Amino acid sequence: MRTEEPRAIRLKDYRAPDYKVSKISLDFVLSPEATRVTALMTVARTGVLAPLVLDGEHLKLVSVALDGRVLGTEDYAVDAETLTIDKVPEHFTLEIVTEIAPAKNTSLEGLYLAKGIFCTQCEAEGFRRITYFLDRPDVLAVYTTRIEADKALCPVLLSNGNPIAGGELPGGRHFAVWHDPFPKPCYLFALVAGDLGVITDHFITMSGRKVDLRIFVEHGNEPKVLYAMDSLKRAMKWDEEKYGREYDLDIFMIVAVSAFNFGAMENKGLNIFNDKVLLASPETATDDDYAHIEAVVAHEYFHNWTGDRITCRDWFQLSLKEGLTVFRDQSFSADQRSAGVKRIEDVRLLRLRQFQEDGGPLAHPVQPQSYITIDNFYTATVYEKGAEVIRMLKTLVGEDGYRKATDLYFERHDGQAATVEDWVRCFEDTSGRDLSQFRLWYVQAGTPVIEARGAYDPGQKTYALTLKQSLAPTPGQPVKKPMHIPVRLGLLGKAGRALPLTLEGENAQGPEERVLELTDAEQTFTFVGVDEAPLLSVGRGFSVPATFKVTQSGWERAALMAHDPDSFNRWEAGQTAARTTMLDAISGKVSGPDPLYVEAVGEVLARAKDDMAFAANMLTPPLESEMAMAMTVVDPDAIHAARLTLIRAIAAAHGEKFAALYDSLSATGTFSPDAASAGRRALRNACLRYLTAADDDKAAALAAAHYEAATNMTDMIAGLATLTRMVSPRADAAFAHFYNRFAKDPLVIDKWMGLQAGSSRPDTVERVRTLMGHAAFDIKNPNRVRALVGAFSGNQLRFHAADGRGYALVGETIRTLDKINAMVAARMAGAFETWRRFDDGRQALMRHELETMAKTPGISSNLFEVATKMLG
Ligand code: 0A1
Ligand code: ZN
Repeated sequence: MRTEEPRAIRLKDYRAPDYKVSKISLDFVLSPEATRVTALMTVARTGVLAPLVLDGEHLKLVSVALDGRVLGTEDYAVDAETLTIDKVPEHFTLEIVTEIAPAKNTSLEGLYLAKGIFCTQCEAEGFRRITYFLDRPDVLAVYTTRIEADKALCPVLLSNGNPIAGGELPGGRHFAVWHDPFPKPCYLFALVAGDLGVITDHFITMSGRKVDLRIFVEHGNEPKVLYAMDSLKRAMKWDEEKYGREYDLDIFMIVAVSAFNFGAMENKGLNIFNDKVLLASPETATDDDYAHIEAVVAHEYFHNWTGDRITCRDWFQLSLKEGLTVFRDQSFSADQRSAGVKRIEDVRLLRLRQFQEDGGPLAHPVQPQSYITIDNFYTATVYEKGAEVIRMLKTLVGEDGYRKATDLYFERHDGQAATVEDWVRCFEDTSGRDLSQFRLWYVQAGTPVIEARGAYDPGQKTYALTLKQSLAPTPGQPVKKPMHIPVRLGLLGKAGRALPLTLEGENAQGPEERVLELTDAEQTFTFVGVDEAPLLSVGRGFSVPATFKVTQSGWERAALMAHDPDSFNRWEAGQTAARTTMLDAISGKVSGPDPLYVEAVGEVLARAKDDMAFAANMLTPPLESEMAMAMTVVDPDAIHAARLTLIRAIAAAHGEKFAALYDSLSATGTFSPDAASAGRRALRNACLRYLTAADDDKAAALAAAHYEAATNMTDMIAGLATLTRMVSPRADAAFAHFYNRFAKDPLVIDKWMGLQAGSSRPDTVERVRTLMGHAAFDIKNPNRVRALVGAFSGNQLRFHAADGRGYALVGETIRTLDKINAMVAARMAGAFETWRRFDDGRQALMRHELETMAKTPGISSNLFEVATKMLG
């Protein structure tokens, strides 16, 4: 908890550490209430004479010994955050004994107990809750870890690296010793101990080494990790092929835990996962869960090189490992599944989360310049926009150029704590290009707007394309410079014919797609030999995380929906058309949905079976929250109504086609989570949305039948999600049935809670309140909180109910949670990020919640930082 005004940490104040720790031996004697940690470190001074200041929080200090001599309390000073020793020699050993209480640790940072399992989370600054140390990523040490515990309670004892010793001890106790030969920062340290089941497998690396693979889970869950194991092996192979990266230890382990603040953690050789992103079976996991598990398993594995072997110099470099690793996991998933569909999903998420962030009070650059609590910077900007920046680098230097740059990066910086600057320099050195302007992507916050205007001259047969970029001010950055922007585009002629893109002055005929580089505020590119008035397809594949403004008619959009060779832009044209017609309805410009769009959806249905996952995306109009981003003053009720009207109009126009498609796609054979089978289910469930559009009893009957006939979780959830819109005994019956069937599986009950919290029913807020009192709800477990209250705060219609009861519920929960788990509370407060975009009444209500948070005595610095930034 905060005792004084929190202090901001700034990138410009970075200084190399005064001391280095080259080796550390840790000895844990585990017990829930009093775990004893003995840390023996080999320390060397690196610079001028300076006191040794170690980080440490929530620790009971037992003893300190320097070069074997126990220090008296006059030899050092301890406060709530540090241990300082004024005089130390140039080289010395330091032995520190501390005591901690994992059972009382609800913050889930440092060492904590989750359902009887001891486990650690040290990123970003959790290691200081285990012992006093130089808790910063540029201090790299070799770790040896001895763990001692009761054998019956903790038969499994794990840490980083390779196991080197173990054995029995008197009194039913035992121990294990692990050694990790790779120097690492303390945020990558991990320990797990408990009674766990295990699945084992192995992988032969490209140089022929055998690596043992082990996934540890609660007993009984072993069959649910087979998919994760399979994903892991595919990820290991992929990283060898695409990046030349081979795994480096003899053993790679993953552990699933039930209480975890984020998704998963890349501790060297011992990844720790939130069980939500690891456990799957056809009965309990949806297709989205499977895809997510594959992505997160790959993400954490890829960190072994981008994060562990090459780590970050300081936390301002977070995107160096996160943006890059997200880009790597996105590329992996694209290769395993459909690249086009993956791109659509990634962009949808980017816009929803990152564009939102970039346009609001919490906007910050990919490389933030200051922070109060680094935990608050594990954001969509650092992760997802960071990944987009790397994708743009790849677009600029090409496939081969990218491989050359990453090869150099691994060769040059292996074993180092590197910077974003080091990374960009590798691209410059291998490509010979000057990327100084490109670096602005790391330091300027905000989403650029690119206006595209084309002028066709039929006499000259030229097409002049003017691109104009602008970037709105963001907090602390009133004035911006033009960025270096790769714009992928094509021109379409009649019936979708791709026209060659030859720029003025070029001799040979150009290709059918190319990447223009926009570097000025405004630039005109003139194409020659354009023999008909073209249709512009710009920003293909979403080549830049920007918003394009293009003036297009309904006809042009329909033509792009049907003919653009770029699947992303086909989808984009459909989304724009749907959004435009909904906005027109909201503003009263039109009385009904655009018939051109409704007709174009018919075309989508006719070709749906060519690529079913893609068609499912085409059939999903922008979500209510996506619509909100397009409005100056968000009106949640009007958005909800407009979306319903659009869906009903499409359903009325194409009812028979939907029914025929739905019937033809019924499940056959045994379940497989592969992309094609998932796409088929997604398309069928998209049809269900339209077939139940009336929300009447016939619709409820169809949804209930869909639910009852379901043989996998994806279809069950689709049926239930339909029923959540309805107040009907059929809905009650299905929800009761679902609960009884899965009462023992918390991850599935999370879905049950989440669907109710996301319901458009008017009584949703009361139902959420009631569910918070349900035996399955536990405010100490982040998954439960996110599933219920998190899902509710994402329910635009009901969270933003004009009476303010939704705001009060979420505000109250955040304040309670802040005392238990400040990190999760601060993240949840992001629900209020958009408060200034609503009408005065709602603004006042949300502001009140934020002010109440900021004024709460003893508020954590995590929540203080986000609440005050949001208030602005
Ligand atoms: N490095 C992890 C993210 C992570 C960060 C902090 C955590 O606990 C406070 C946990 C995980 C990743 O990118 O996967
Ligand atoms: Zn990561």
